[in-house]
Amino acid sequence: MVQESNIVVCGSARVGKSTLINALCGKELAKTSNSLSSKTDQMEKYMLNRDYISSNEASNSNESQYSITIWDTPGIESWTKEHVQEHISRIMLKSNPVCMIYCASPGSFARLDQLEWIIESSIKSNIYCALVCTNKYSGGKQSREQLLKDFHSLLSRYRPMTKNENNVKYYGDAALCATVNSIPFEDEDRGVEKGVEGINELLFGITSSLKGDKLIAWCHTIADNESFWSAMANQLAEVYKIARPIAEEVLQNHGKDIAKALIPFIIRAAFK
Ligand SMILES: Nc1nc2c(ncn2[C@@H]2O[C@H](COP(=O)(O)OP(=O)(O)O)[C@@H](O)[C@H]2O)c(=O)[nH]1
Ligand SMILES: [Mg+2]
Repeated sequence: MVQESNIVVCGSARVGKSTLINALCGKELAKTSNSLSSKTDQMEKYMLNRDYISSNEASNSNESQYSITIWDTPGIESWTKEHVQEHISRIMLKSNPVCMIYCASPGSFARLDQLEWIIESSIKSNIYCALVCTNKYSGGKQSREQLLKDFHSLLSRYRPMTKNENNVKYYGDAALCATVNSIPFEDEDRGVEKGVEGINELLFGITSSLKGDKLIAWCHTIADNESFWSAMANQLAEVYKIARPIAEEVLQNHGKDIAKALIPFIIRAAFK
């Protein structure tokens, strides 16, 4: 049986959507652009096909195929109600994604009323919302803080903040917001050099917030991101109550395949 799931990534043009998609999948799926004039007009789809055995003790043969589609939406340019509703909500509501990832970089333009509409319709449809401040060093600290304030005030209209951990704010099982630098950042003029930041924390936040089938689809989406699975294995083991000896065995013996070894434990826990 093929299980099909969707992830939607949206936001203004050139804020770092495609770069974030690559950072979360742990491979170069999406084309990114460094030219100011270039933008994607067409909706891009990236498909990930997986054959994973979910190793459920209750059944001997439940090898499932997962097909995950990541929708890289064209950058919202006009932010009119028509445009937003046409380009984003349509695929969001139609595809009923596991997660809607909204990206904005510090100082980038967005209409908060339209963003609110996106958030409201997602939360009402039970679609998990991740609001991400992307390319965090591309603007000043002030504009980054303003963006995070906007995210917080929008999300807290729908759910109270339930946790603020490792620079990720959680809003129950409905949403989170986070800040990332998806690839190394360098600005010679300002003498700034920064490494990748916040990706593991964002992925951990989404992983630990999703449940059931959505969690499974999400795990398959990020299964190739070796650095996430190895860096966060201990925290994941804690959240999903994987016994310490098992977690240690996975860490020591599975090298590149930590995801494959851990995901079945997470899946089992997800349905408890
Ligand atoms: N250093 C750094 N550059 C980024 C980051 N995100 C995006 N960029 C750069 O910003 C430009 C636009 O990114 P892209 O992902 O194509 O934006 P999109 O139009 O929203 O998909 C590219 O040159 C990227 O390399 C980031 O987190 N850190
Ligand atoms: Mg793009």
